[in-house]
Amino acid sequence: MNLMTRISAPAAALLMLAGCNSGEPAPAPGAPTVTVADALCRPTPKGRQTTGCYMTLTASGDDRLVSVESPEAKYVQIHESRMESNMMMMQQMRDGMPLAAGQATALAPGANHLMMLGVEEPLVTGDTVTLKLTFATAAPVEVTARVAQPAVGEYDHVAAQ
Ligand SMILES: [Cu+2]
Repeated sequence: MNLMTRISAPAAALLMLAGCNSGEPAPAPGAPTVTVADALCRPTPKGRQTTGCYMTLTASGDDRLVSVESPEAKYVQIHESRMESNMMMMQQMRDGMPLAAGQATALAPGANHLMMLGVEEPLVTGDTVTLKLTFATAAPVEVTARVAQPAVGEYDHVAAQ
C-alpha cells in the first residue's frame, strides 16, 4: 500500500503537466485568478482620441484591478461615473477598482469603465483592441476586446468633451 502511494503521486503530477501544454505557465493550483468576459471598446469618432471600454470581471478571491495598458492607447485609466448636479461626471479611480471574490463586477456605460487616452489610430467597428489588466493579487490578464457600440447607448465621457 505504501509503495502504491509513492508511485501514484508523481504519476499524477506528470499527467497534470502533460495536460497543460498551452505555452503559458499554468497558475499554481489554487492561485488567485480573474476571468474577463464580454470585453468591448467603443469606436472612436473622427478626430477623437479617447474612448471607453467595458467588460465583466470575476475574481476567484478578493482582489483589485490596479492598472490597464494597451498598445492602442498612450494611457488607459480606470474611471468611475457619478451624477453631480444632474451632470454625469467621471474621475479616475486612483486606487483601482475593488473586486469581491466570486462576484461579477461590470465595467459598463454610465458606470465604472476603462478609458483609453491618446488613441492615435481610429478604432472602427470590427477592430480588436488588446488590453493588459494588472491586479493586486492575481496574475495579469491579456484581453482582446472587440470594437463595437455597446447595446446601452449611455455616454460616460461628458466631462472629457
Ligand atoms: Cu471615462
